[in-house]
Amino acid sequence: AWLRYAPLPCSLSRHHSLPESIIALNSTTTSPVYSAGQELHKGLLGIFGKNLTVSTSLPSGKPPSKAVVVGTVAAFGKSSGVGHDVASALEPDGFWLEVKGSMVTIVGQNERGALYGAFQYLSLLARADFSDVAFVSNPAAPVRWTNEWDNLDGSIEHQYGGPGIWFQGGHVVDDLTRAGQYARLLSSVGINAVIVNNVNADANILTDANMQGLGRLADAFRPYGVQLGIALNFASPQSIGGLSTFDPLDPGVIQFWTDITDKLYQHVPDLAGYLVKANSEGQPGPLTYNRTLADGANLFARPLQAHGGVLMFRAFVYNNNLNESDWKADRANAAVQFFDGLDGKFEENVVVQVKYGPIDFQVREPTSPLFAHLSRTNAAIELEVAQEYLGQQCHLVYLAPLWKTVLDFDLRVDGRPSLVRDIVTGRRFKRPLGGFAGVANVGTHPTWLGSHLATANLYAFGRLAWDPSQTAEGLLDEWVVLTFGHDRHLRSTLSQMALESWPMYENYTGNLGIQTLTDILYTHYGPNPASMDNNGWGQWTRADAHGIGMDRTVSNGTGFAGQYPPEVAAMYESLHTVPDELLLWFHHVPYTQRLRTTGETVIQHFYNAHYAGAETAATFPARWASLRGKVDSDRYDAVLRRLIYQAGHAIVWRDAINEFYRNKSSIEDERGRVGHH
Ligand code: GCW
Repeated sequence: AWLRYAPLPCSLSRHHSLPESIIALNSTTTSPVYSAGQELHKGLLGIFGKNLTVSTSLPSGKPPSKAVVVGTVAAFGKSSGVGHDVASALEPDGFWLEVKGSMVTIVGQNERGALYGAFQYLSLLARADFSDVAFVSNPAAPVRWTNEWDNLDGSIEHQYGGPGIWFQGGHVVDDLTRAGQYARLLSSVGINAVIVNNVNADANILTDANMQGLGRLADAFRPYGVQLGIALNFASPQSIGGLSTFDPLDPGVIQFWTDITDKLYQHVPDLAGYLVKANSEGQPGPLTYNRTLADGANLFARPLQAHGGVLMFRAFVYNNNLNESDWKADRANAAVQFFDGLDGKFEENVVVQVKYGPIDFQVREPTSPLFAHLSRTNAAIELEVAQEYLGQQCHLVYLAPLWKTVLDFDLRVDGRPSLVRDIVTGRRFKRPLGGFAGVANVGTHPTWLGSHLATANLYAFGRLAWDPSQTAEGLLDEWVVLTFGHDRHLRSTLSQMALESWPMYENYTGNLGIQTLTDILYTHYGPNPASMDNNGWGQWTRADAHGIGMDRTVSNGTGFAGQYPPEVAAMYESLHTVPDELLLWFHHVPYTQRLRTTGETVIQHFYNAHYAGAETAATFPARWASLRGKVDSDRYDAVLRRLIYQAGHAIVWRDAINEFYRNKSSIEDERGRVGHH
């Protein structure tokens, strides 16, 4: 992926001074600072061919010169000392990086921070940035976790990069080398924990053998400062605990979870915490016993408190047997309705984990309004690195621009600036916890995710979790250089393609906020607009012969628009102010409704967008082919094959969607293409 430490081209590597030795102020081989020393060695060797010695203490007598010294504030404090202003500016996991010619100082607030600082220094070098710098970098939020939907048999729910790397046949595998390498990759972008099993959780994760296996897995992650967490099945007290109930207020159930938690911490002393999906898509939960979702979350949060663990509780709770003949039925309303009245009722170590949009990782969704309703509850945003509805790694879709539309969205809570990113980092409502969860679904494929280009999304996820104010463009350029090299033409070509990819995918799939229009019943892949209606799942379009779209207005529809704070609600409520890209999310309109920005009708926009999207996809193979010789042949060929496939599949999408709506609406394409190609 991006940790290649490839040799710099000569033109970029001349005329600068580099450290002559490495000092990592901790010799314990399982410590992140030790890993930092190893990483600096590997990086300087790879990029510059410099084979430096790594020592673990400062030379006595004079201060070191021409060295890179990495350690924690505490370790530095004992010897040379770190300026008070630096030490006090550092937050947990943060670091100070100072480059002064060939003298480099990296100070972590903790061990993990020191490792992050080392990765940051190596990233600068790999990008040929040799400037003198001196800065503090703190993470925006404490929760920067991936979720992996691994089943215990080794399969993954939404597996696009091969089977999982840590479970097989019901147990944790013996050889955890690759798990350690994954932790290294994650820590290089600041990710600090991994939920290792599927949120549709198997209670057998809690057997004695699996607790031991989890202990070994945590050992493999620990040198990189990555903590392990697990997803739990709410009914475990009944299914494996021999109890007759899983009622969260039952004393036996409370005792069960307290015992389980204490036992887990014996195996994994630094367990990050739990993730729970309750009362969603058939999963058991507290509602079975007429208890609230807060009762359900607090059940796990309390025993975790004694150990410093965090309980991530998913907001993805909805009824999947909705009746479409009810004009006011709306799955999008579910999260706010289910969490209504619960703000402030959660324990302090609970974080409510909210998918970015109110439905389910679609190509375009408005921000989940739930973020505006949790001012006395910690919140995290859930993003999906795995491209479930977005081409499943067979299509190039760079997701950071999509995520940024949500992170940078201003919910105007109480009429004040309330960016989603400031809510989930805890700033807006002064919450102690919060952050980012990214569903990654790493697998055994050599690219980790199933395609070389898809790793841009994992990179961007980690970097945005560290600092969500960064731009999608800036992060992309970093990733391109680290992953493929410095060549100017390569840099601009690949960046341009990646930046066009999400709008292009939206063009040839579902437009104007109608959702992806993919098959929602089985595969979540390929066009199937018919599957979007007449089902209980509630991902509807309400397309008929006359019109299309969900009326989510307060005045005439499901009322969803009214879940937003007043300024935002008013914008979505009115056809005069709703942004075109969400027109059909909020309004049911005739196919002849004109768009505010272009004046096209809705149906003509569908036709035009699908042609435009497929045309852009058709340019990708040749644009990539112009990079021949600038990328090694393995990656060149693998990417080219995918892009050729994508260009073809974009035509399949174009024609399937256009034909479907031509049939529905009986309105011809003004330009005579649809049905006549
Ligand atoms: O969209 C659905 C996915 C399920 C997933 C669920 C969720 C893990 O298709 O596979 O279950 O979302 O996020 O819980």
